[in-house]
Amino acid sequence: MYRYLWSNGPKEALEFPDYTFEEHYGQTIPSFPPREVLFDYLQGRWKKFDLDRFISFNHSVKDVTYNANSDKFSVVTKNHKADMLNKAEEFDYVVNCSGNFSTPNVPSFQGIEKFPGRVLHAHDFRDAVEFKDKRLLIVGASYSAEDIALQCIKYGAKNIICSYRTKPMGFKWPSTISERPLLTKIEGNTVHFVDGSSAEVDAILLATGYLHHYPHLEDQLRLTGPNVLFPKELYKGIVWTRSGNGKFLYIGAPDEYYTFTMFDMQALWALKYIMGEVKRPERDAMQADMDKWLELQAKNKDYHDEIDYQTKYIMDLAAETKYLFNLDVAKMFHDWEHDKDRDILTYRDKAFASKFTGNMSPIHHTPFMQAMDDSMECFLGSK
Ligand code: NA7
Repeated sequence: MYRYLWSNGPKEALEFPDYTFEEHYGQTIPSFPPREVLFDYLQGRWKKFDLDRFISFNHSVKDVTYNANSDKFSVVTKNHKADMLNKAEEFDYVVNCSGNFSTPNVPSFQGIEKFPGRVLHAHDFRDAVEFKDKRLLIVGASYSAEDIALQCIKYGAKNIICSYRTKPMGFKWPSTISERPLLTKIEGNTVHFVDGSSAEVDAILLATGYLHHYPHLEDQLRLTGPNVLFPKELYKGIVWTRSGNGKFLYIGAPDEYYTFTMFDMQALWALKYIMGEVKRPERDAMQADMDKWLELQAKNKDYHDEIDYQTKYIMDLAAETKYLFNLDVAKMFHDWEHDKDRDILTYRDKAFASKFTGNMSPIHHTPFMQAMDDSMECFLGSK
């Protein structure tokens, strides 16, 4: 999470019903908090339920294999404190929750190896101040490109060109941000684009997304493919169907609008499934169910369709787990998209009401584009 990162969606759309922001902060707070404030909220929840005791810190999973004869998984972990591998342990089920936004997708462009300025992936972007007074090319047209372009302008970049492969983001950008089609080649500091235009830039940032990358899993357990709302071969978006006899699960594999609450719903479904309260059907029926979701996904035309699609997915998991709360925040997401279309510079200055307390959040004391201090004290108004 880079410096100066503020939530790009309303916090009310990711709020836990069993642990609201108001419970954590003892007051209502604005809807788009910076990273420290969100992290503090997450910490509050896992402290409240004392979850640390279930986690072996300083251990990484090195190898997971499925043995069809024993119908069990063999898992090798490394103890980093002792700097040694532990003996393989056997498990009946394995749930992979290692995330899919940490291994950069790094495309190559002709001449990039001789570009004289800095080249980096969004993954390694840390501090927008680095690009003060610079001309920056950002490749990509999704959330990272949008947010990093805004951050860099906010902290003084001279101008930014965002280069898209499929379609432009299309926001009403300030005059310092423009969009061009894909770059074709780079000569010195000059970047050439598909439409025949060119521009001089000082730095290139690849906001080109991430790869599903699970080197700690044996091949037959590895999910691959693009970052989509319903990845292939996962029954209910959770159960790996290629291998593992329905006992290898993924949490957090879909691309997301719903974030914290989606992980929570997937985790609850996985728990009930492992406990036998939720059952998976025969292979054909599982395939038919996955096909249904994949066909629906193919029909999504825009963000609004995607929001409704993921809402439907969450509601499906909620129904199967007989979840008590209503997590449907589709309207909030639609409003947020409309706010972004109206003005990409001010959408974070809006306020939303909590679905679970009913209370309206206050508007932040300083408009986002002028709020240079992203500390918790400043955000909460005590500084
Ligand atoms: P995303 O949302 O996966 O988007 C990746 C972007 O990178 C997308 O616009 C792609 O273009 C573009 N891309 C990928 N490969 C290339 C190549 N080879 N050339 C040009 N452009 C390319 O990643 P983000 O980092 O923005 O967001 C990550 C997550 O954070 C996001 O999913 C949210 O959950 C929050 P495309 O549009 O496919 O043509």
